[in-house]
This record gives sequence, structure tokens and C-alpha cells, in this order.
Amino acid sequence: MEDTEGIVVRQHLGHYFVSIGEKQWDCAVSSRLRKQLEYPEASPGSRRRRVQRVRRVKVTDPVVIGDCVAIDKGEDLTGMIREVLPRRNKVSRRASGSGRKEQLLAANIDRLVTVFAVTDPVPDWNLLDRMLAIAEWQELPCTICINKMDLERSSVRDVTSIYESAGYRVVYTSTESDQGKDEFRELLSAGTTLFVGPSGVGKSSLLNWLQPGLQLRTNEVSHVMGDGRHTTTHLELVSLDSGGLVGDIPGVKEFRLWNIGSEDTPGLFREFGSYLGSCQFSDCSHIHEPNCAIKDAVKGGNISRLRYESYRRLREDP
Ligand SMILES: Nc1nc2c(ncn2[C@@H]2O[C@H](COP(=O)(O)OP(=O)(O)OP(=O)(O)O)[C@@H](O)[C@H]2O)c(=O)[nH]1
Ligand SMILES: [Zn+2]
Repeated sequence: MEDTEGIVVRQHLGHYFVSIGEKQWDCAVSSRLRKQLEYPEASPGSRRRRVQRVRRVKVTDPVVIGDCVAIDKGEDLTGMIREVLPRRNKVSRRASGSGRKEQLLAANIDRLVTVFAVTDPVPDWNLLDRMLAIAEWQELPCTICINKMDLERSSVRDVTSIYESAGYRVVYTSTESDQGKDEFRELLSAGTTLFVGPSGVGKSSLLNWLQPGLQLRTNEVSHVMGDGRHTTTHLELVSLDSGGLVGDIPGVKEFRLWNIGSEDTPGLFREFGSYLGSCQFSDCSHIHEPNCAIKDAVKGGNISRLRYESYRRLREDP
């Protein structure tokens, strides 16, 4: 990297903090770049050789944590972002509210860790399946963290074994009893990890557990949604002493798919893979059709009903 290129590690009310070497530069986005980012762009699905659909889309935030950017340096560690370098990947969802807008959550991520609690709040498995689908779409490794294991009363493995069988790694943690600490630290120790999970599952606690004294700054970023509402989130990549960068996005309540066509949805459920192509109809939706290999696998107990139900819901309401 040149000394004018760095990584966006923090966003705060239109300020982007770019890490270059040991220093952070407080940057704004150049108006030329803002205009560029409002140009039409190809749908991400087009890389899968579908007919290229070109839509006019506008992202809620043009630059996001994890972005590699080129800046023009100004006085006193301030600067202007003039270019966003090509992204390896991005995690985004459809912004809530009306209208089609993409909300970018992070870019250039090495893995997603979905965080849920055994209880308090009880896991929303359907939400987990949406997160896994987005990870599959971006071909991002994804690990499931089940936190608050100290509160476990009935075996959570009855459900998580479904995910383990599908090929996902599950780590079980408790910031109270220290269960899973070494495994969790090891998981995050290289590259950039993004935590996603509902509010209250312990995402910030997990970071403070690994690194006591880590002062998690809460930087409020205001997104103006399609319907004019504002939602606030703090977005920051923190650097762990034991290695690794971690982004913690607070309180993800919903995860709507962005620009993923319904014909691509079955491929986002790993365990469906070996059955795809075996249905009577080549364009089978696996919902209404007879002689459907997926539905047969559900009946035969080879695909879990929980996962199939998530698939159906995702298909009907992406
Ligand atoms: N019993 C138990 N409580 C925990 C554990 N981890 C976190 N908590 C508690 O759960 C509550 C929520 O933790 P947070 O770390 O604020 O949760 P969060 O996921 O960061 O929440 P948001 O910032 O709203 O997204 C706090 O009261 C924590 O003390 C755990 O392993 N066991
Ligand atoms: Zn089918």
C-alpha cells in the first residue's frame, strides 16, 4: 500500500477514520466520489453469468468499515477520500423502510461470526439462516457463535447439530464461565471478522472478554432511511492484541436480502446442494411442485424442517 492508502476503521457522522500505519486520518468523502457512487451499477448476481441487469441504486453510505481507500492528506491528520479501491467482498442488506436501497455493513471481510445467545434473548433461527444465506452469496466463511452457555437449560445442540451437519462450525461461549475462550480468540486471530447478531446476545461483552479494558467507543452513525427515519449504529473495527480486526455491528434485528434472485436462493442452503437438479421440474421452486427432491429429503429427515421453513420464508419474503 502507498502511504496515501489505508483502511476505514471507524465511521462517525460523515467522518471516516482511515488507518495508515500507526495513525488515523479523519476524512470526508470527496463530492466527486459521492457523485460517482450514485451511478448505475450492475447487480452483484451478474458475476454468476446471469443476464446483466443494470439498476439505478443508491447506497445509504458510500464508504464503509473495511474499505481500502486512497486519500488526499490535508492538515492535522485530516483528509479527503478520493477513491474506494475495488472490494474483495461486502456484507450488505436491504435497508429497512420503503424504497430499494442497499445498506452496506462492511467490506473486505475474511469471515462472518453470527452471534446468538442460548437464551435471553432466545435464538431466532430464521434470522440466523438469513445471515448464513448472505454469507453463502458472498462466499464468506461463516462461524456460528452460541453465547451465554452458562444459562443453558435444555440442550441447544439439538438445534445447532443441524448446522454442524450442514458443514458450519459452531463455537459455544460464555463470558461468565469462560467457556470457549481460547477457541474463540483463535478464531478471530487472523484477518478481519464481522460480528452480526441481535441486540443483547453479548457481542460487545465477547470483545471485552477477550480484551478487558477495550474501551468500545460507541460512534453513532446516522442513516437516513428511505422513509426519512433515522437509525443509529456505531461502526468500528477494533484491533485485538492477540491478533485480528473485529467489527461489531450492534443489534441487527432483520436481515433482508439485497439483490439476490429467488432462483439463487436454494443454492444458499448448503445441505440442499446434493439434491438440486434432481427434481421433476428443472425450474422447481421446491415449494409447490410434485416430485421435488428437496421436499422428499425433508420428509425423509435428511433436510431439517427448520431450515426448509427458513428457505420457504426467504423465498416468499426475501
Ligand atoms: N449470563 C450471561 N450473560 C452475558 C453473557 N455475555 C453477555 N451477557 C450479558 O448480556 C447483556 C447484553 O450484552 P451486550 O454485550 O451488551 O450485547 P450486544 O450483543 O453487544 O448488544 P447490542 O450492543 O445491543 O447489539 C449484558 O447484560 C451482558 O452482561 C454470557 O456469556 N452469559
Ligand atoms: Zn424441488
